[in-house]
Amino acid sequence: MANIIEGDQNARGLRFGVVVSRFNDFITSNLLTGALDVFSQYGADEDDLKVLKVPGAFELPQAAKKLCSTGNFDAIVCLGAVIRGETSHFDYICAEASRGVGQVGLEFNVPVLFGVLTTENLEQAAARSGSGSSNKGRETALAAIEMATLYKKL
Ligand code: INI
Repeated sequence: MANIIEGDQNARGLRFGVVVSRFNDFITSNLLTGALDVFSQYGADEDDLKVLKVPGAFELPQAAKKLCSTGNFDAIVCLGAVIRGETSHFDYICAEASRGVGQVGLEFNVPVLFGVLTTENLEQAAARSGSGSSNKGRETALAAIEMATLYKKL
């Protein structure tokens, strides 16, 4: 029988870093609230959560790398909102944010999660950052707990 290993939802004793961009703060602050709610709901201690604010989504991978290099985190969550209507360099920012976040995770062997909304307009971003279950910050924090607990079992 194959040995199947899965993460779980017990965040007790785990240390999480959250990097959140200030650009489109009215959206990203809701993502941050969602993520922090999930971490505390699933048992993480407030002292084990560190939040870094950066100017925009482009800077998320750089700050995530800095956190990873401390060796103090079981997973890092990156939160941002890039809205096409507001920028001609939408594609460049999305590409760098997603590529960079993925690269940092691979480089440090630490789960680095992509909680960045990339939407056509404000309405779509608002729909994915609400106070209910439809909140990308919540979703990403849950994925971070799953990945961190999975790695602990290896
Ligand atoms: N950053 C975002 O996070 N979202 C955006 O929609 C956005 N727009 O529209 O330009 C944005 N730009 C800033 C960028 O991420 C960097 O902070 C900036 O280019 C400095 O490096």
